[in-house]
Amino acid sequence: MPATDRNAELFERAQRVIPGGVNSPVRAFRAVGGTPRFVTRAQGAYFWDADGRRYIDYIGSWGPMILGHGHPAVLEAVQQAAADGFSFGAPTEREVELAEAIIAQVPSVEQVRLVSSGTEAGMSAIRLARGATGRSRIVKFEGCYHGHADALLVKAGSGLATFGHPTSAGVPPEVVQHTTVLPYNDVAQLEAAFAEHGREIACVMIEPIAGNMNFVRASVPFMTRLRELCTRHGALLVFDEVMTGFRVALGGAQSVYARLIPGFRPDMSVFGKVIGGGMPLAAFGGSRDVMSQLAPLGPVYQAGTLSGNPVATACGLATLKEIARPGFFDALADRTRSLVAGLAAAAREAGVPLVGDSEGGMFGFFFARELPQDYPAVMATDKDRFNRFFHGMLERGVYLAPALYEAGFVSAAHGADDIAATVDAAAAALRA
Ligand code: HOZ
Repeated sequence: MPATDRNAELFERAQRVIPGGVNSPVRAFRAVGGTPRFVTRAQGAYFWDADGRRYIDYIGSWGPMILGHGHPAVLEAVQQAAADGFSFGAPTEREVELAEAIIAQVPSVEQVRLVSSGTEAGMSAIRLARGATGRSRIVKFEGCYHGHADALLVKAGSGLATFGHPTSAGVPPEVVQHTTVLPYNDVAQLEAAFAEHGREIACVMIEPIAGNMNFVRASVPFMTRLRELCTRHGALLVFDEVMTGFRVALGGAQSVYARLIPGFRPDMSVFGKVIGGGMPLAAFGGSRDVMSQLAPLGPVYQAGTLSGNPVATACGLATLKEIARPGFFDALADRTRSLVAGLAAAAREAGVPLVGDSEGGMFGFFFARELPQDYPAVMATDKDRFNRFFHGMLERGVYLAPALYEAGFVSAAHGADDIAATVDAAAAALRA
C-alpha cells in the first residue's frame, strides 16, 4: 500500500522548508525511493505514521530505543527530571551517576565526559587523542562512519554510502591530509600503514562491529593485530561504540572481543544512542591518564552548554538500569537471533540468497551468498533486491532501515509474536 495523503502532504510541505524534507539524510528514503513515513507516536515495538498505519519498528531511533518506546520506568524518570528543570549549565548529581553507570560496565573506561551527540563525541575523542599523543595522523576504515566531523568524513558509510558521496563536499583536502583510510578487515594494509606512518599515528578509530555498512564484524585476527600495532607504535585504539555500546552486550563490542582475545581493551571509547535512551546524549572516555588531558585539567579544549543535560541523563540512567537486569541481554540476543534465522529461512524457502548476522540486539542481513567482510563486498550485494524487499516489508507493516547500509535493531519490547509476524511478512514479500 503506498503512503496515502497525509505522509505525502507532510513530505511536500517539509521539502519547502527543510533541505530534502528531513533533518538527517537517510530518513528521506532516497536510497529506496518512495515517501518517508512521518511518525506521530510510538509505543513498545511499534510506531504509527501520519496516516494512522502501525509498523513494527526495527530502527528504534537508529539504536537508542533498546527497551522499546515509552518504557514506563524511563517515562517516569524523564517526567520527573523535566519537572525539576530542563537545563542548568551547572553540574548535577545525575551526571555523576551516569558516568559511574557507564564506567561500571566498561573496564577500559576510567573517566568519561558527556556530550550531546555521537558526532560530538567522536570529534572530541579525536582531538583528545591528538592532544594526548602530540601526533596528528588518524586512521579510519572504509565504510565506517564516525559522525560528520570534517576529518572523519572520508570514505564513510551510512548516509554517505547511500548517496554515493563517501567523501563529503565542503571538506577541504588540507583538513583530511592527516586522515588515512584503510580497507576494513585487511591485515596486510594495516601493517603497511603502520610501517609507513607508525610514529605519526595519534589514533585508529574503528566501529568494531560496523553498523554503517549494514553489519560487518572486524575479524578476530584483524582486531588482534590492530591492538598489537597500536600498542607497539604508541597509537591510541579508539572504539566507536555509538551503535554497539550497551547494545550488542552490556559491556559493548569491546566485551565481545575481550572474550575472544585475552586481555583485549581499547584505549578510548565513544558512546551514544543507548546511553541516552532516546535523548540527545553521548560520551567519550578512556584511562584517567588520557582523560586528564581535557580542560579544565589539561590543554585539550572541549565544552558544551547542553552537555550532561538533566533530562537526557535521567533518560539514559533509567535505560541503563533496566538493561543491567540479569538475563536482559540473553533474552534480547535470543530474540534477535530468531529474527535473523527466520529471515534466512523465509529466503531459503523462496529460493533467494540471503545471509544475516547479529550480536545482542543489533542485526544485519544482505542479499548475497556470503557475509561481506568489507565495504566493497557490501557494495556488491543486491541493492535492487534490498530496495524491493524494503518496500514489500513496509507495505506489510514492518519498518526496516531505509537503506541497505544500515544495521537493524531489536528491542526488549519485540515479542515472539512480532518476530513471527515479521518473518511471515518477509516470506510474503520474498515470494512476491
Ligand atoms: N546516521 C544514522 C544512521 N547510521 C541516521 C540517523 C537518522 O537519520 O536519524
